[in-house]
Amino acid sequence: QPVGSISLDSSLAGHDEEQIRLMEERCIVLDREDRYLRDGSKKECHLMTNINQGLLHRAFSVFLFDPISGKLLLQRRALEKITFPNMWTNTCCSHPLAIKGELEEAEQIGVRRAAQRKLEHELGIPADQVPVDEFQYLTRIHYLAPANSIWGEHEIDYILFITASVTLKPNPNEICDHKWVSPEELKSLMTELDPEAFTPWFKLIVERFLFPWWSELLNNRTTKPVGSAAAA
Ligand code: DMA
Ligand code: MN
Repeated sequence: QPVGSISLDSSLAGHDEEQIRLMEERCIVLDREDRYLRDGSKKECHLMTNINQGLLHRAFSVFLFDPISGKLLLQRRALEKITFPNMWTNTCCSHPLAIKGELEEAEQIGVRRAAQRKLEHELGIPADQVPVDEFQYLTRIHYLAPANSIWGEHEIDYILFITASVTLKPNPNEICDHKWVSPEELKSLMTELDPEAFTPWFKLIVERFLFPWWSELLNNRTTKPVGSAAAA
């Protein structure tokens, strides 16, 4: 950015102070093969002007299920969020940061650590309720979605499932509502509400992957006591 152009950048004007501060986080900038190129600010990574030139970064999406009911925890993004405010989405999404522990790629450990960190930050879930080894890595998706004319996403998104009994203390700067849903309840919610009420990546994951994975998880859950440690 040339000297003197800073005052012309109004992308963050009028936004929440804490969310503006978080735009300074260092995200992991990638090539198409999900290989680390460099770090880049969260702001830089989410401006459509940069995304339109191919800038890509690493992210994760957590889907958390209750072990007893099998329900999925949804969150509604706070109005303070700069990208996709007020929308319903999966349990927690964010970015592994370009810091030593979260850059580590073996067994997706960096992404798992970031997921644990953000479950605490957004939902107040203590780290010991969501141990990093308990996340199940499903797949990665590469997607691009504008939020408006200024902001958007262009990510390689690691999808993580976790079944865990958790206590919640939602952070109002991140989340304005949350809800536990069964597959049927999610289906009716998605027909009742406007498609615009859901984030684009959540709709994509729901349409392409969620239900078969979820039924497998529910089946495993009901059959678990047979011949497993749970019966001991
Ligand atoms: C970014 O989520 C990650 C995905 C998969 C869209 P986010 O906008 O909720 O990130 P953060 O919570 O860090 O603002
Ligand atoms: Mn992102």
